[in-house]
Amino acid sequence: SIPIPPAQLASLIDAHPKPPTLSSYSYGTAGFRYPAPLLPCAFVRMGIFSALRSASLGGEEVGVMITASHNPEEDNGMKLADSNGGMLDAAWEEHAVSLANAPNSKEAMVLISTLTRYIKGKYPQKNGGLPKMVVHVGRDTRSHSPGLAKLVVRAALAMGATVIDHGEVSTPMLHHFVMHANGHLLPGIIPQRCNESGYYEIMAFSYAALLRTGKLDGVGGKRLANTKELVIDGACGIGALKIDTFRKIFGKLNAEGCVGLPMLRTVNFPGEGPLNEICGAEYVQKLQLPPNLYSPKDKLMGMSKGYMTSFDGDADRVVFHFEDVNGKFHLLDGDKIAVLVSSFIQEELRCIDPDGQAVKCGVVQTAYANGSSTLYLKNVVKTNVVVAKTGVKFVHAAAHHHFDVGVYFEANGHGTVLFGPKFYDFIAQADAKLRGTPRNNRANIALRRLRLLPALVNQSVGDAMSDMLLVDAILYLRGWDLNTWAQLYSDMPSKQAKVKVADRTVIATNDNETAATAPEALQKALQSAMDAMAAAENRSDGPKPRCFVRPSGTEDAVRVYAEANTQNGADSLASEAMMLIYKLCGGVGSPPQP
Ligand code: G16
Repeated sequence: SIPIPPAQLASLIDAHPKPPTLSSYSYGTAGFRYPAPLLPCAFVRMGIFSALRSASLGGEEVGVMITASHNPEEDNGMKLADSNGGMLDAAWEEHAVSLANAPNSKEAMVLISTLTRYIKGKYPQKNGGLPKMVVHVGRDTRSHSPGLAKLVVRAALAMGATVIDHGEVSTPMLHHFVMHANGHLLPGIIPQRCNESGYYEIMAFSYAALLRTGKLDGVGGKRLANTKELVIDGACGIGALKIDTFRKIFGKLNAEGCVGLPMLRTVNFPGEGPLNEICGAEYVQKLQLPPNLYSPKDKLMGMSKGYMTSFDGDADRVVFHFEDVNGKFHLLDGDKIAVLVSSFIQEELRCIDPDGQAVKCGVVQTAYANGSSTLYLKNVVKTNVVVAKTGVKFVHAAAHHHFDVGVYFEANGHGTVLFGPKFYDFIAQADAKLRGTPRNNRANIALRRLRLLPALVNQSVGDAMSDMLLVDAILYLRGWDLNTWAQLYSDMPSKQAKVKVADRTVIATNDNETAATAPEALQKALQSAMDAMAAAENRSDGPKPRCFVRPSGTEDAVRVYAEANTQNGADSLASEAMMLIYKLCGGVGSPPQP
């Protein structure tokens, strides 16, 4: 019942057997992620699966991104994009896992036939076959990514799918292509641009147009001397390569008289150093340290001190940072981005709708959000805050579910803004209401700004390049530098760490991962540690010391997060949590060092 000779598919599966050392593949926080040699089996099957997924959506186009994102160079993995550009639907994750884990080609073929029958029943075709299948494939710069991509392409082609191979792209570019390929899913306000040049142009032009609105209201529209050059740490990955196109477009825009554009400088290119190692968003955010600069010339020029961003290995995360006059490092993470972006959007909305009733705005955070950021969002930005489980697939869904304009940013810099139908209605109504009013009327300026956002923001998934431009535009419109932004509130001192255990699945958590539900004694012990720290700190105001633990969905480790009112407090709370995990959850190797 499948369109190609089953024997041919089966032999493709047989040629890439399950690795004997792996008990089963699991679908983690962001798809399959393992040391590269373990992946060929899963990749062949996922090539087949992605074709079936496209058919199961009646021929809508889907995507496969080959990347292990922030993980070390030796790992690889796959993120699957559904036709709306977002992460694979949860129900289909289960089918993906079953197919990846089928013990042999015979059982894999049974699963493939079952899915095929189901799809044919849902979308009967005149020729009795499957609906059209289109799979977009992209890959990061890892040395094993081309080989793994070939397996996906071969398997999808074997299923009879059309494959569009985009070569080396960032993860958010691939998601953008998929979202734009299914143009009928895009709201009318966003022009459909399903290729690489379209991706750059839609962002660069809406960014430049947003900058231009700064000159209309007499406030903002100011680029401070210390924001004229924006340095991008590419984590020795794909982001470093892709920024070059923005640099070229900016050059053209400059020549056409566009004002306010910063000069873009890139450091940490692929090949200059190991991917994500001592550089990039994961390192900078988790260790709260500036990135290493692999090029001696960049080091000599002190490129890591000024207005700077760090991307991760597949450019779907971004954090900002700078060194102040005293040489102190300051990190502006995803929480700070959420504050900046949500306050900007709410401010612009209020210029048109002073009561703030027409559109429901809010921010989705995870348990990693710094307590100070949550308080600031609730008390100063006066916005709604929801806490969801770690992982874009969860925060994205929550933003979509709860808000008309949902800003989500994980503290690690992964995030975006989602604009729902009510937002687009609001824009249309405001447009009608404000027609004929002066161009520089504040409400008119706000309308122009808001209308540009859905094109500048990559709504399919977090996007380092799009988020970087959005943040820079807001800073420019406000006439701010990173220091002004950093001063909005002070982060509670925090500490992140990881512990190796024999089996991280022994740890379970509640829905939003703020508390451990297994093993039984763990949460009680963590709570005692938090209570003891609160008593020692003895503060009646501000957030209380807090810590939580969760099994990583991308690495073989248990993650620990702790925050307190002093760095010592956060460090010792984290050490205590690490020791508890080691003792109660089967820690391996020598006990964790404080
Ligand atoms: C992935 C997800 C992120 C998530 C991170 C957490 O990041 O896309 O949404 O925050 O994993 O990983 P873990 O479960 O290990 O803590 P990335 O950038 O590696 O794709």
